[in-house]
Formats: sequence, structure tokens, C-alpha cells
Amino acid sequence: MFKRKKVFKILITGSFGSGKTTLVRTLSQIEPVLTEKRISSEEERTVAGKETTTVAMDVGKLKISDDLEVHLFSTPGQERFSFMFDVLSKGIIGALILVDATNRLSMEVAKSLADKVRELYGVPIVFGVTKLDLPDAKSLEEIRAHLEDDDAKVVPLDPRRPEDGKRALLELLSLALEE
Ligand SMILES: Nc1nc2c(ncn2[C@@H]2O[C@H](COP(=O)(O)OP(=O)(O)OP(=O)(O)O)[C@@H](O)[C@H]2O)c(=O)[nH]1
Ligand SMILES: [Mg+2]
Repeated sequence: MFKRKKVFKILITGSFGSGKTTLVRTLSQIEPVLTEKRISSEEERTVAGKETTTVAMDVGKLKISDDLEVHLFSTPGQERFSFMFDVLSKGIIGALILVDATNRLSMEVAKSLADKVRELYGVPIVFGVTKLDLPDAKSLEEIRAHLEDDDAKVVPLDPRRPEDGKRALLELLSLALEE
């Protein structure tokens, strides 16, 4: 019998340079839709080696099984583009919030994004901690303690590694689908 394919929308968000676009690029099985612009001002040069920034969104698609597909929508990290958050969040079943382990501010941003997701959309959250391999990174345990969020999972996630990204997505899907 014909089985209808289920399509779920997931939001990927997090601070500037936390790895959102990298993750969408890594996971998407279609050519992702990216809106990258070259970084123009010194203010934006806070992440070493980063030449571009997202100005509207990234969109990617990933097939989990024959009847389950996930659409990934990721936000720009810069505050001046925060108006995109609501546009991108319509209809999400969960949010993956990236935390840059080398940037203290990233934890604060992640906490306030989690508050916003819960208040506006009431969906489950997984925090993915990126850049744990870098020398100035805080440990996963320190970050978990600082986030103080018993309702969310906190997992290590190198956005350049497909298996890391998939593991985090599956955690999020299992939280979202059991609710
Ligand atoms: N070594 C290391 N580098 C990482 C890791 N995660 C992300 N990066 C690097 O950090 C940079 C992140 O850049 P983007 O993916 O553009 O970040 P973004 O969150 O989309 O940034 P905005 O859209 O500007 O907010 C890239 O150069 C990644 O290769 C990690 O776990 N380890
Ligand atoms: Mg980006």
C-alpha cells in the first residue's frame, strides 16, 4: 500500500560562527540553499578564518528513511538578522541549538534562544556543542553545567562530521516524536 512520506522541519540556530552553515552543508543531501555574504566589517571578524556570514537562512534536506525526510532551516547568527527567526521557525518540530565551546558568549546566546524556542514554539531542544577539538575550548561538562537545562540534551557535535550531525538530529527527532 502507498505510504505517505512524513516531512519534519527542524530549526538550527546558535551564535555567530557556531557552525550552523557548516552543519547544513555537511548534512544536506540536496545542494543546500545558502545566503552567505563576505564579512565586511572588523566587528564581524571575531571568528578566526571565517570569511562569510549568513544573512537570511540556510536550507537543506535529509532523508532519514524511506518514509521520513527532514528539512533543515538554519538562522543567521548575527543579531541584526534576528527578524528571520520567526519566519524560519514556523512549523518546526524541534530545535538544534549550536554552542561554540570556545566562545563564552555563545552559551548565553544559546540559553536565550532556548527560552525563545520554548516560549514561542514549545518544541524539544538539543544543544550541540561545537569546536570541542580546539585548544581554548571549555569542556562538555563545563558547558552542560553552565547551560543549566535539565529538559534539553547536550551533545558534542563537530559540524564537519556527518555522523555527529546525524546523531544529534536523531536525538532531537526521538524527543520530538515521543511527545
Ligand atoms: N575545528 C573546528 N572548527 C569548527 C567546528 N565547528 C565549526 N567550525 C568552523 O567554524 C566556522 C563556522 O562557520 P559557519 O558554519 O559559517 O558558522 P555559522 O554559525 O553559520 O555562522 P553565521 O551564519 O555567520 O552565524 C567554520 O569555519 C567551521 O569549519 C568544530 O567543531 N571544530
Ligand atoms: Mg551561517
